[in-house]
Amino acid sequence: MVEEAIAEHYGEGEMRCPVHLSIGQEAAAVGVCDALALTDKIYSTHRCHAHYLAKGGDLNRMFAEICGKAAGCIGGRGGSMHLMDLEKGMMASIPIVASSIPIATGSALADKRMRSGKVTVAFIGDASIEEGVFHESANFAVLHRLPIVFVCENNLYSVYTPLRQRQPDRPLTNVALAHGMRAAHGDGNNLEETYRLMSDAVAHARCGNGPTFLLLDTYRWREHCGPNFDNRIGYRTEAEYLQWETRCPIRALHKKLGSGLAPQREKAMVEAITVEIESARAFARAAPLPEPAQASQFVYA
Ligand SMILES: Cc1ncc(C[n+]2csc(CCOP(=O)(O)OP(=O)(O)O)c2C)c(N)n1
Ligand SMILES: [Mg+2]
Repeated sequence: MVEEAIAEHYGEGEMRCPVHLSIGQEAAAVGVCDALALTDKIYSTHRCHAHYLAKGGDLNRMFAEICGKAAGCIGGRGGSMHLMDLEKGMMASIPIVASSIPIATGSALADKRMRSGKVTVAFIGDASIEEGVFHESANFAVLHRLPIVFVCENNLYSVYTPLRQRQPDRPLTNVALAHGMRAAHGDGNNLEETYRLMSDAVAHARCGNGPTFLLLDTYRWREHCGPNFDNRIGYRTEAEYLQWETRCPIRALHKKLGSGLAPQREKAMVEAITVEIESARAFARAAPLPEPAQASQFVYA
C-alpha cells in the first residue's frame, strides 16, 4: 500500500529521486525480517523500501527522505535508495550493485569479534552474484564462520536482462555451495516458507555455525525503476507477468488465512494503514528542505 501510494503520486514531482518498487516481492522482506530480532542488522540495495518497513523503519521519515526533506531518515541526502534507521537495525541501503555485501560482511565480523550475538543480513538481488565482491565476501564469511545470511531475492531480471541469458546452466545456489557455504532455496512469495527457511539460517548463524545463502524466488511486478508497468516494451512477456501475478504473496497469505481474518478486521486494518500513509505524506510535504549550508556535512573528501 505504501508503494502503491508512491506510484500514484510520483508524477506530482515531489519525490524527485528514482524509485525501485518491491510490489510483488513483499513476502521475502517480511518473512526474512520477522525471523530477526530488533538488534539484528540488515543491509539493503536500491530496492530497499520493503526491507526498511519490514525491519520497523519509520514511515514519516521514509516519505520525507524520498521527498528530499531534512526530516528524512538520512536528512534528505539520499532519497529512496538510501533508506536507513539505525535504531531498528536497518544499517544502510546502497544502490551500487553488490557494494553493501562487503560492508555487511565486515559488520558480521565485528559482531563475531565482540560476541554480540547479533546476526547480519545482506539483502541482494540476483545480479549481485555476478560481481566479484560477492565471491570475495562469501569466501571470507565461510572461512571465518561469520554470523551472516546472504538473502538473494531472485526476481529473474537485472534491469532488462533475464537470468536465463546471464546464468543459463546453473542454479544460483551452486555458486554459494562452490564456496563451501550452506545454501537453501525456497518460494520467496510464500511467507511461511520464507520465514521457516530464514529462521533456520538465523539459528545456524547465531550458534556460531557460519553463513547461509538463502535463495528466494520472486518477481517484481512493475518496471525496474519507476512507478509504471512495462511489460509492453518487450524484455518480458505479459504471459510471464500474469503467471507470477497468480502467485501474489499477499493474495496467497489472504487465502491461507481464510476465515482467520474477519472482513471487518481487514477493513479496519486497511483504513488505519491508509490514514498512516496519508499522514506520512502530509508530514513529508510540510517538512522543510535541508539547509544548503550543510550540504558538505558528512562528506569525507
Ligand atoms: C555496480 C553497478 N552496476 C550497474 C548498476 C546499474 N543497476 C542498478 S540496479 C541494476 C540491476 C540489479 O539487479 P538485481 O541485483 O537482480 O536487483 P533487482 O533490481 O532485480 O531487484 C543495475 C545493473 C549499478 N547500480 N551498480
Ligand atoms: Mg533481479
